[in-house]
Amino acid sequence: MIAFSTQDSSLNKDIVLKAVIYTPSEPVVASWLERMRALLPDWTFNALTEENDPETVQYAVVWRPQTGDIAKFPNLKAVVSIGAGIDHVLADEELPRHLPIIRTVGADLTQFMREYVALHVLRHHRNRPHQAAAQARAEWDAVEVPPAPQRRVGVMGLGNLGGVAAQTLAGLGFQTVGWARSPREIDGVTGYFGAENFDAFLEGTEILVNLLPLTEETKGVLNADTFAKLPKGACIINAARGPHLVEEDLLSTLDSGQIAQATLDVFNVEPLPSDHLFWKHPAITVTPHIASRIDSGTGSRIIAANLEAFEKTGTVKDLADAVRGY
Ligand code: NDP
Ligand code: OXD
Repeated sequence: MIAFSTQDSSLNKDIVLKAVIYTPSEPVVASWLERMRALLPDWTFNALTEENDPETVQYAVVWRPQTGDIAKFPNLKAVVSIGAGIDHVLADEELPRHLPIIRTVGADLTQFMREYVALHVLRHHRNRPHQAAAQARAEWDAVEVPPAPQRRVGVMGLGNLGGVAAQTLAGLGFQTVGWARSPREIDGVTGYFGAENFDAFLEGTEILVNLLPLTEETKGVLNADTFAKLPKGACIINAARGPHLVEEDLLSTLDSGQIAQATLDVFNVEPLPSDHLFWKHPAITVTPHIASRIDSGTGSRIIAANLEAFEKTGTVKDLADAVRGY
């Protein structure tokens, strides 16, 4: 957990940075503090856990804040999400709703995500889990799969991450379709837009990748109804947020064979509890929220640039829309 603030209120640049990163360990906090202080030497950064004068703190930089963490600073100008998603900020019921929320996105984040999506789509496409099981039985099982142009893959969410993922899959030769709210053109990708075109997007999609933000509209979108609209034996990859998936619906559709395989990077509870059924399920691949990530090296540079820009101009290009939820 990290957080930062100033002792010298005349600077008018006080920051509080609190981040419960993937492992909320003291060394992670210390590393962020060190990097932010080096990048913006005129600003003062303190850990949330340190003693801060709430009146002087002007920015909160957070990952999964606790309820009330942000509201305790009455003079904030903006909240920075250490990550692309802002659902973890909006989940704070005491969050002052007028505050601008700045996302943290960058080239590393999109690169890591395109690698993850390519890796797992290709694993499902080439039926790697089946081959691994055959090897464990010392069986020579040369299962046939179609070439990529005969396989339809679909990406839900065509934003910063989904757009690049869809482009990558099209580049690999897949019949690629994408779904978003508003029309967007991506070379090689057939777009479907709005709730009214969701069924048409799903029809024939054999590998479904979720890269939607978590909002009231998208929560639970990976459910039995959605799965029933995919061809039998489809695979799903959830690299967005745990609550997009209705867990019991996945388990029942894996049992029925409607869904053949799932790769899950995100969960309702993280870390995934050690007794959770997903860990040992033969048709589920679990990864520990590592599809993509921002480390303190890259992340601190992006955040420093955004803080400076926001302080100067009152806006940045990565401003989220809190009403829309992403
Ligand atoms: P963006 O905000 O850039 O893009 C979101 C996309 O989803 C847009 O295309 C948007 O449509 C679409 N969308 C939103 N709501 C709906 C809806 N109701 N129906 C159809 N389409 C919708 O987000 P990013 O690409 O940057 O990130 C997506 C998510 O990925 C993050 O919110 C986060 O949860 C997750 N993530 C996961 C990581 C991991 O390691 N597992 C790492 C980083 C992020 P439109 O274009 O029309 O607005
Ligand atoms: C993010 C994430 O939202 O890492 O950036 O999940």
